[in-house]
Amino acid sequence: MRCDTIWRNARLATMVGGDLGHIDAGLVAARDGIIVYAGAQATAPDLDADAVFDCNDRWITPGLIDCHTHLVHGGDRAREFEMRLAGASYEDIARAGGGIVSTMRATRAAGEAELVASALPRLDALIAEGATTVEVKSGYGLDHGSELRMLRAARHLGVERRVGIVTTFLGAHALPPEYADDADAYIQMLCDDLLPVVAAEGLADAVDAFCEGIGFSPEQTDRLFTAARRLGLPVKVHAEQLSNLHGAALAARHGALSADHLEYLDEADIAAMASAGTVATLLPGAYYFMRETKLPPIAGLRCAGVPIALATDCNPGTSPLTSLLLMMNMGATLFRLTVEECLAGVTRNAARALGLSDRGTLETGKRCDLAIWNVERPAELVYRMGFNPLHARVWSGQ
Ligand code: DI6
Ligand code: FE
Repeated sequence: MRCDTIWRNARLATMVGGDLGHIDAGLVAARDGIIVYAGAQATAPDLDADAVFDCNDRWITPGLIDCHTHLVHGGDRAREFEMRLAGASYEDIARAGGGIVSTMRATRAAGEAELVASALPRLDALIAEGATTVEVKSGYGLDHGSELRMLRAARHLGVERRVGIVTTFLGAHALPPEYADDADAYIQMLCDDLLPVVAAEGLADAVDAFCEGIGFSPEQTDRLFTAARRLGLPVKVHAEQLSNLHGAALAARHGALSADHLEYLDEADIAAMASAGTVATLLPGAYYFMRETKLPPIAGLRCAGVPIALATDCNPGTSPLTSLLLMMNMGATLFRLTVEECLAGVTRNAARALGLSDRGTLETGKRCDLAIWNVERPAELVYRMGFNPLHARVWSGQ
């Protein structure tokens, strides 16, 4: 069989099936960026390759996928962080012009090129640890022009770097000052004016909303999701982060790809997610940074067979985190997820949370996105903190 490249003498974590899908003395072969064989060398077909890499028994996983980030934004919130350390309350910070609105101001003031330039170092940090696909949300523009500019900047990241970029419209992230006392009118503007343009220009692959007391109500979220589905866009939701409004169950009724955060998720929500096939995307970085104490219902999710994804939630306010490796450690250390669950959370299940069936496992026909690691066992990818054992990253077979 003709192929472009072979990676041989490797230990494969194919992530196929419910665990690591471990194969020793394994081989991956690719042609035109697609895997044509992933499995034991002993059962490989005759392969005629232009390039052959000897992996010297290193581990190969699917390229890592960060399925929930706010990577594009203006400014940062370090000053607010200092205020919180000095004991300021959220109200103090909001009164001082902090919070999402301060990031909104910095984002509105930034042009598209500036938004790209400030996001690239954050993206490079993820790529350096083996990320091959990254989801990027809007949600700091909160007006027509700024939301479109954010999404264009996000799309452009995929031009500047060899990485897959998936974009999500999160206009329903916070209420902008112009609509200070009329959230319903803001949602109506999103549904009638902004979302149709986002869909027509192909700027977003999904629609998200922050369903929370300090965000949008279930009714407002439902109106946005109904408009999104009517435009043929899948939905996902930030839900049950600070309270239980049953936003996850609402999203599941819209066939949501994922419901994210989920610290306050209850049994009924879990059942709704399980029946809809909605992925639970857990965000231990935000839990850690906000010093949350309410754990997501991990046992309930496991028992119901809800796939668990993990993501950095990289954002300037509650999760300024650009390390999938550290985030996996948090998933294990804080949420008690197993090594297999953490790795599935940033590969197979992260792909599913983005509605991407062409990646996330090492299987024939999938994208040849690989991460090759200098580790003796996959647990080292979850166990260590602040150490990057990546040997090589392969994106689309290169
Ligand atoms: N939940 C969060 O934790 C972030 N957004 C959301 O819906 C907060 C974003 C920020 O504070 O900038
Ligand atoms: Fe988020």
